[in-house]
Amino acid sequence: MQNTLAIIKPDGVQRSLIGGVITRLEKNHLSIIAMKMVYMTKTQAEGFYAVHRQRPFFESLTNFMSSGPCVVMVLEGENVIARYRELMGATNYEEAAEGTIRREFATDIEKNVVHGSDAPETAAFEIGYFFNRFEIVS
Ligand code: IDP
Ligand code: MG
Repeated sequence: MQNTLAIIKPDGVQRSLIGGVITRLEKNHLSIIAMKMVYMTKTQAEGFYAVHRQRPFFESLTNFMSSGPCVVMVLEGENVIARYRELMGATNYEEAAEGTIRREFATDIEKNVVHGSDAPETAAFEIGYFFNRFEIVS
């Protein structure tokens, strides 16, 4: 069993895609074991994306992620990190496979609707960033 952090980013919430994303999670048997809405400050978004601090898109990305509420979730399942990343599709929606969340919903390389952890270590950091253990139903 593995856990991962999923986020419906501010563009997804604003464009009423919460239901569409969650439907895809459920159809693909990715169990939601924690969920809430958060409205990050710029500083909180910078902390979340600290690994990208040197990237040219860091400033714009953290402005975007603190521009409105997000839905943050913990998903549980066998190999869920890779399975959820496959369901999300490539970072750039134009390169994302048919049927993926980003291919279906994203409009922009930055405003790409969803986030997913990329490895067990980043999943542990990212889950701990938003949830304490009493908020996770396992
Ligand atoms: P990922 O979300 O698919 O794991 P990362 O490389 O970790 O992609 O980048 C984090 C986020 O930063 C992306 O989801 C996207 O919102 C944004 N991003 C990544 N690459 C670019 C870019 O080249 N231009 C603008 N934004 C980008
Ligand atoms: Mg990433």
